[in-house]
Amino acid sequence: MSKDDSTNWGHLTVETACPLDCPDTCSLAVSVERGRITKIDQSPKHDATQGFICSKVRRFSDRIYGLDRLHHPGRLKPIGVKGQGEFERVSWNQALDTIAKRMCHIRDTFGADAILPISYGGSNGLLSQDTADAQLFRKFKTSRLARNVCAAPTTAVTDALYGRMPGVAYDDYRHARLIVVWGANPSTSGFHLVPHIDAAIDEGAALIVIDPRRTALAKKADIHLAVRPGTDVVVALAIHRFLFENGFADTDFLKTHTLHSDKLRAEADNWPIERAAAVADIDAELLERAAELYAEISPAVIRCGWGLERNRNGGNAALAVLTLPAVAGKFGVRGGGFSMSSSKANAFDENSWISTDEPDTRVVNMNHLGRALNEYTDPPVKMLFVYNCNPAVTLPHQNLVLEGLKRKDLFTVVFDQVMTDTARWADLVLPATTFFEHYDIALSYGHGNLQLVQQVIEPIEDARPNTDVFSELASRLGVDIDEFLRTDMESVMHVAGTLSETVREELLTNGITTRPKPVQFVDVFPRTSGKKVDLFPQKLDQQSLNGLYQFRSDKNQDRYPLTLVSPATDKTTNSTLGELRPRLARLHINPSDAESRDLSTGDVARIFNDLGEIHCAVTVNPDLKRGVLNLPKGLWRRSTMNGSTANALVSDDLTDIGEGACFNDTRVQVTRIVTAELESQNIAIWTDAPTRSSNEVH
Ligand SMILES: Nc1nc2c(c(=O)[nH]1)N[C@H]1C(S)=C(S)[C@@H](COP(=O)(O)OP(=O)(O)OC[C@H]3O[C@@H](n4cnc5c(=O)[nH]c(N)nc54)[C@H](O)[C@@H]3O)O[C@H]1N2
Ligand SMILES: Nc1nc2c(c(=O)[nH]1)N[C@H]1C(S)=C(S)[C@@H](COP(=O)(O)OP(=O)(O)OC[C@H]3O[C@@H](n4cnc5c(=O)[nH]c(N)nc54)[C@H](O)[C@@H]3O)O[C@H]1N2
Ligand SMILES: [Mo]
Repeated sequence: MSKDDSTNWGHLTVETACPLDCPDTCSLAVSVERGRITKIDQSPKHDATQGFICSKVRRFSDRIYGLDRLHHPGRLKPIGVKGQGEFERVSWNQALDTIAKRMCHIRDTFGADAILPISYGGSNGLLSQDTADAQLFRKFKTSRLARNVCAAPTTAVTDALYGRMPGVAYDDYRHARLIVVWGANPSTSGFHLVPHIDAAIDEGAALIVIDPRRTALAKKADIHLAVRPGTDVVVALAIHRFLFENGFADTDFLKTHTLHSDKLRAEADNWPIERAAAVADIDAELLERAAELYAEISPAVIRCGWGLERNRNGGNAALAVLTLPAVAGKFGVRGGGFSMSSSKANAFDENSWISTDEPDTRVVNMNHLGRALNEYTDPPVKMLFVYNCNPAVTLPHQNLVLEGLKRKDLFTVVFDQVMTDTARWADLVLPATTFFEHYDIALSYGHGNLQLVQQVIEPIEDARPNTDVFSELASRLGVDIDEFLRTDMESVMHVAGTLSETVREELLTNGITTRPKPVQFVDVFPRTSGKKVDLFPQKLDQQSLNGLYQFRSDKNQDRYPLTLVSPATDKTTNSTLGELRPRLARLHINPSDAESRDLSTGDVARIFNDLGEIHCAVTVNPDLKRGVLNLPKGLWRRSTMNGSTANALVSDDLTDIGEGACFNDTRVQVTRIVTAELESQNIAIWTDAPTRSSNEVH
């Protein structure tokens, strides 16, 4: 379908794909009437979709046509206060002229690295970042961003161990006789895996879930190890030790395919089952039973998630978990091995299409945005250009980030689809298209296929795709952008052109490529030197803060006895769609932690540590491990009573390997501030949380 055809009138169904940040990337069939989306449903084109899509995307038109949608560029009103979302409408020309002028002024006064572009996945389409934007910022020599908020430790570890070896395909979980779901919650964060797990269980497969929460899958599991967050490394090492000690290590495999198993064994020796179980606060017998099942049953697959990486030991946890299939010899059969992210497993090199090299400018780790805005001096950050990201709510040390955004001498541009919590702090807001309004390519990091994201409707009001906006800004700055990266459509065609002929044909003709279902160590091998798995990679050892396979205990445990985790829920994708959640969020707490604090469901509590506090109602929930609290990620500031999300309590400490975020390493205390009874009488409780703003920019 072309951009200028008959979308404005009549009824039609357009096939596209959902590129949102989820492993599933569903095929969609979208009904359009008179240029307006009337229904979003699954398309049978993609058999992984299995006839259903999530309720979030089904309701995505509530975002497209919703009250929070940004319709026009806007600038902070002359008497406007930052943070209040008070904007007046300007034209695209005015907006881009202002930005270009400001960028030149900053470059000439402070140096171009006083400009910090900050972006992450956005809609997570392959081309809504690292096309024109990357070329512009590289050529202008702004500060660079280390995009480490997610998957940095697990990516560093999988790359070092296995290169870009694709994982076990979801369909192949049916062939597994043992499934280990470790630090992942597919029931919310990639739920098309669940039917395959169910099918395997129906055929007699055993299920082990390792998670501090009794998730939906944990309830079905044969063994649930409710580990203390941050202790997975020792749990996995105890299983390694069990394998080595009891003759279950696959010596042939280790000899042929791996290096340095002796070094791994020496580290594992430090962790007998009882010692690991005590540190992880789990039953030693249960851990031993899990080790036995893993030793004895094949095919066995580990679904390794991202929940286990988000703590001080996250890199070593991923390392100890992902080396298990090598030591136990679980590869070489369908349904055996591991799945992590498959995004790197494709035949082409991501980002190879940015023809401009990275400049040698300052690198800012996005987990340190608060520090960068408040503390960096050489030069200070004078312009923040936010797109594809909502840092005011999603990044660690929220209060420091907000403190930075308050700075009067910081010029903040926010380019987004809706008036996010970050956009409210902007000097200039720019309206972006959603994935129904532009072309893109969706690359699944679950099943690994590519799909065409088709434009379904015309952009709403003045919304524009990233490619077009960055190309136009570049031309105002006298920066050359490759012709083939100047629009969404051209970028898609260009990147398609870099694919092998067969894959390109499939993508452009069918809209989807064939889903790979390789057997690890039969069809695919580590893309490492000599195809070997180095179980003690020197590169990681040098990077690691305290060596490999090491556990660091938590120094804050005495002052703040509870650990707050903030995993994904089925209500939002990160903070995307959070605007459609009017109900206030609830903190979940285990009954015994609640009782000792005299807390009941419905009471309002203060959750706090040295970094900040959150006020919200609690729900007493026996599915949480004792000592662990849960407040989901993806909340908007209006979702709690005082405008703080979980990140107000998350420190900006980095993981042991990969410099990732420690979201689940958050030590806190909780006290009651209002009882459920008073709360139900509508006693006025303070609220700093922003409410929806309404002004002409929308
Ligand atoms: N609906 C929906 N889907 C999503 C997302 C979303 O926000 N919403 N986000 C997407 C993105 S960006 C990502 S990265 C993935 C993440 O998806 P997942 O890999 O599922 O990661 P999380 O949701 O962070 O956490 C998964 C589980 O880890 C547990 N956990 C927390 N700390 C620990 C620990 O120390 N050890 C162990 N063993 N478990 C722990 C949590 O209780 C949780 O149940 O999901 C993607 N899919
Ligand atoms: N406490 C806690 N915090 C977390 C996590 C956690 O586990 N706990 N998880 C972390 C993880 S895994 C991740 S991945 C990060 C994600 O954090 P972010 O990268 O901030 O993700 P989103 O909140 O979804 O913000 C993406 C924004 O991009 C906008 N957008 C979408 N498409 C486009 C586009 O084409 N153009 C433009 N200009 N904008 C677009 C969306 O409207 C949305 O506002 O959050 C992290 N934050
Ligand atoms: Mo993520």
